[in-house]
Amino acid sequence: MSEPRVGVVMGSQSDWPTMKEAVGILTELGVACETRIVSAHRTPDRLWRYGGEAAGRGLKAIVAGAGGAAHLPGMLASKTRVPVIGVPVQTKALGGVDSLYSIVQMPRGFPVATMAIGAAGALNGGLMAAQIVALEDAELAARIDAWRAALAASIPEEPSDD
Ligand code: RP5
Repeated sequence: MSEPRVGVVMGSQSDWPTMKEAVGILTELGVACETRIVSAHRTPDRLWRYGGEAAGRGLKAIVAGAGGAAHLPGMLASKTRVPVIGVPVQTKALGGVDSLYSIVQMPRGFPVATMAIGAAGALNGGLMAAQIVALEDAELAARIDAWRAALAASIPEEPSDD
């Protein structure tokens, strides 16, 4: 594939089962993306470098997932103007509400677009990133429109027992 336009980053290998949802939808829509493990606490230098280089490398959006004390999305947002989409990863101890609160309460001036907790949030994060890229890519916009139309068509008008 061509140069990545979206970065999908996560705080730990343990976040991958969640974050692969973002990669799945980006791949389905034909958006080139890269994946990295970048931890705010365990690899802060890697985080600083990734955020510092993101705009210059041509990334249009970053989907960042983390759990617990989920500082990765916010710290990335402090380091780059590339839009950061935060995914709160579900946790065993507090169900992911800890992750959500850690990501959503950013101070004025440094926004993170925060998704729902868990897999649906990760998929929506990938979709949101694709929609950002589609602002300057008409062919991708058409693929997103078709994807949405197919989803709508798959919803039955009436419930059934099957
Ligand atoms: C966070 O701590 C990660 O994003 C992960 O969700 C959580 C637990 O990490 P591991 O202990 O599984 O590596 O930094």
